[in-house]
Amino acid sequence: MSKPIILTGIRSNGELTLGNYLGAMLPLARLQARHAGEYQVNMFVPDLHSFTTPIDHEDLYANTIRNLKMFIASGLNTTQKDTFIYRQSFIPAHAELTWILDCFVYFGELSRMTQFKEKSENQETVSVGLFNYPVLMAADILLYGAKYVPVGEDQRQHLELVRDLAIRMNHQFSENLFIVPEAWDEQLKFAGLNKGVRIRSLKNPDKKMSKSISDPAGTILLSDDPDEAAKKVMSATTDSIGQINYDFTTQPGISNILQIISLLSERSLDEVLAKWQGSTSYGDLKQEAAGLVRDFLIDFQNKVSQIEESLIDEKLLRDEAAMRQVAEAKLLEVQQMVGLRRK
Ligand code: AQP
Repeated sequence: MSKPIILTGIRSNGELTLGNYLGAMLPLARLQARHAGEYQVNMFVPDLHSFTTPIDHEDLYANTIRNLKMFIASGLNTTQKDTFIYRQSFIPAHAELTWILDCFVYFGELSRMTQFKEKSENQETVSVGLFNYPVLMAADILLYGAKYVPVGEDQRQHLELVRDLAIRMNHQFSENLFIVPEAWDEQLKFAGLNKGVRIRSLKNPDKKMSKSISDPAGTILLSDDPDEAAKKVMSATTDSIGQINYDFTTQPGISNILQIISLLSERSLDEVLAKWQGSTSYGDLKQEAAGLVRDFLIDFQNKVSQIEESLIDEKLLRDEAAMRQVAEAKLLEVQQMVGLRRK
């Protein structure tokens, strides 16, 4: 029997951030290490998703390869059997299945997506691609029958839509058509988390750290100079309460820093709070976080520099050929179900 699948991806629409690392890359690497041999790991770059909002297209191809390097630097072992890396646009079934799924998703459902609302707010023009983003994401997941999809909290609503869509189509066509990915709580349990990870901007801690919003002082890029990144942490926005507590409603800046310390130092939040809760030394707290960020970036960037691009190219070629077959087989099944092909 084939192994259950863990699948994740990160768009190449900008430079990756500490939020991407802590919310998606590190969890995937940890899951892979924890379940070596039991699961298949699909790590792909959703390059077609990368221009739902405007980007510099000159950078797209290079960004895709650089992101793959960063995934490997974050601990993803690409030499492990049953680990596949691929680019979405190299497997045409993603785009073809999207069209079919489009006809089973409702306009109202997509209109309710928070990410669509946030990203389209105050924009002069909004692409249909931005609206349709979750359906392409559904195709990414359903083509391979992924059970676990480690993503940050911001993707929760999209994942729930994927489940609704899979259940709806299974009900209409065949209960075996799609493997329905696990519900959010099960995803968290599997990743060993109590709640979803959402790293905030250091300057605007009410907002998530993002790679597409220009917020240089609030964003730690994985390519940032380590000393400059430490300075950003030292000047992070906090509050005037004067006492350290973990509460994102009243102290989002401080809570964000506590969360970063916990994730980077691999200590539980309780352990971190045991040291800091009630303390009045915001400066010392920042100092600890700044040191961790600096050391992490030095190590991470060193790893990135050692990864040979030619090995990535070879692996992509092999894995994309293998995944194309899997995706085409599922697409054919769907085409048969909806009447496009003879059963
Ligand atoms: N701040 C964050 N905290 C935790 N997780 C995060 N992720 C992104 N930002 C944070 C997770 O990283 C993955 C990125 O996937 P994506 O690039 O395909 O989509 P996204 O959610 O739109 O990511 P970004 O980086 O925030 O990009 P922009 O700024 O372009 O929107 C996902 O697993 C996401 O949860």
